[in-house]
Amino acid sequence: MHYDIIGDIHGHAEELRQLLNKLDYQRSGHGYRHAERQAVFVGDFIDRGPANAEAVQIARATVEDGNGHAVMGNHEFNAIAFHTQRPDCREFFRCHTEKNQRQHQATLDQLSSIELREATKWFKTLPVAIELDGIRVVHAAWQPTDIQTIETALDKLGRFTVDFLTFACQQDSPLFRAIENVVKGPEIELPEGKSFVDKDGHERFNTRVRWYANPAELTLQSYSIGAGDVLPDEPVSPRSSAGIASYPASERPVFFGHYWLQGPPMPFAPNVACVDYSVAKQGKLCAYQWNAGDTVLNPAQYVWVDALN
Ligand SMILES: [Mn+2]
Repeated sequence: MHYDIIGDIHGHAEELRQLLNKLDYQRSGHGYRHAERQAVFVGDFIDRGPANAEAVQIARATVEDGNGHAVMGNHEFNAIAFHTQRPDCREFFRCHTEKNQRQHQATLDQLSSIELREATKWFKTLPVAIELDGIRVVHAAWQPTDIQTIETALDKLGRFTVDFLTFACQQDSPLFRAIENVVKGPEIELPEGKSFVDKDGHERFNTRVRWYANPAELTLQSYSIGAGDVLPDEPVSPRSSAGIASYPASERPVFFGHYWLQGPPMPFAPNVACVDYSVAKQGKLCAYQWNAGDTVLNPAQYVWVDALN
């Protein structure tokens, strides 16, 4: 099979329709289909954009009709936790703080309560990582041990059940760490006294990293993603990057979203490609057209549409 791996949509359904058209998909029921190819969604269907209900509807129908695949993004995981009440108190697994509420507001405003319930039900069915013939897909980072930890817990405790969430939302439990790493991406602590301001204006003392790379070959600045250019060109402390699995050059291609990239789409490495080019920040909704058997990724295989607003 050939696959078109599609980046974070974040409620930008119109750009999704345009992108699928550009990729030669045809409307089919509520979703889309292609005679020779399948769509693969990297997650983060919701939050921020103007058409969250339609974004979920298109992705879901495409997957459920057998014309595509999807993995869970951090926004779907957060939505499940936001809408599931803890058994021991009135709190939700993701607290309804102003910040968490704001992050989810577009979805809350645009989906009816039935749509929200249905969407959350679908999110719970999504795998956190998939292997298709010839490729791997995950929302943020391919971390084999962590993926195994999550899958074992899902089998044992049920898919995103109250029992699962009880462990998953317990700060620094192994399951919490595993979900952070796979769905939100591994981060390292900045050296004492260093911080930067992220795209949402929050001061951060950690940075997301190029988990697929070997930190011994990079500096703190070149290992980090999304921290601008404020970090020092000093070695990455082995202690801070311990436990992060790099991605060997001999492995099949891996695709993911999550990283809010800007500029011309470009694989990170011959077998590593991010497809999130920030449609929700005036960037592009992007896909990588992968053909069966391709082992070396090529920037010419990226296809995109520009954000509409
Ligand atoms: Mn994300």
